[in-house]
Amino acid sequence: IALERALRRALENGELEMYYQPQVDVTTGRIVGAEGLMRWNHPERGLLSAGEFLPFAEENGLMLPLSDWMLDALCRDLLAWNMAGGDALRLSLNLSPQYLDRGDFFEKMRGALTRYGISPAQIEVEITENICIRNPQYAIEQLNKLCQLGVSVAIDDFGTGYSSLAYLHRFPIHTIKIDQSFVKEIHDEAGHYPVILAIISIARGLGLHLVAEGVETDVQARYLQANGCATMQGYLYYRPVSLDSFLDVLAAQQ
Ligand code: G
Ligand code: G
Ligand code: MN
Ligand code: NA
Repeated sequence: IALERALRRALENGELEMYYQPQVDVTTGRIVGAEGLMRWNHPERGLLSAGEFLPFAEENGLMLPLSDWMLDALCRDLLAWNMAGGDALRLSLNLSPQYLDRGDFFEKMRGALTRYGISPAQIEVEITENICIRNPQYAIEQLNKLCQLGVSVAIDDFGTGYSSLAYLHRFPIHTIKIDQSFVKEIHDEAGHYPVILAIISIARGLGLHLVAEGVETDVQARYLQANGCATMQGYLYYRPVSLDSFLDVLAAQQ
């Protein structure tokens, strides 16, 4: 209960903030996008990452107001990206299943984009495979609407959920994000990591973009690149950073 009150207060007092983790195309060395990750500047406990409070928000009905806030904050921040020369970059946002389930999610998304004059082509929505299971028909409809608007869709944590490969056909998907747990297993550049290779092969076969997550070592990056995945997200390149720091990174890249 105390945490619930604190989170509501956080929303009202502007204690929440979006951080951005750049994604790098290693063939050009350039940043091609960033994932938006929620942070809470807690007055006593300091900066909390999403994993420390979003599960609680999911269980206590706070995911919807937090998601409303997130959409607005992301679009506002995108205006700053674009002024700093980042208008060709894509922003990925994590879509909570509870938010997708809500009937007016699509209107909220379109409303936020319109309010700030953001092109839908700049947005990618990350869903997890599990979203596809409970009510696949509804999820497909919602995602199709997003695609018609020009927003693209990524599957986050790919390979860790409960979906079947059949869903990849039925869902309008543009990008697969290779889960960190698979990337962590890469210790030897000359090694053989069949799960990674299989995921890369699926993406290639279906004509999907690929992003590797949680890339922490040169060995991992070289193995991924050598086998056909060139877009990397991970501590080897950048940690999630505040908007101001992200704008500095963009300015340095110009
Ligand atoms: O940033 P962190 O490692 O704490 O993220 C933990 C989890 O929280 C990740 O699975 C991520 O997808 C999720 N997450 C981070 N930011 C957001 C957000 O703004 N909205 C939603 N729905 N999930 C988020
Ligand atoms: O579930 P999702 O993929 O959205 O979670 C992304 C989370 O992974 C972010 O909260 C981010 O802080 C974390 N993350 C990003 N890069 C790395 C990394 O290189 N190593 C580790 N351990 N975590 C990472
Ligand atoms: Mn994600
Ligand atoms: Na992930």
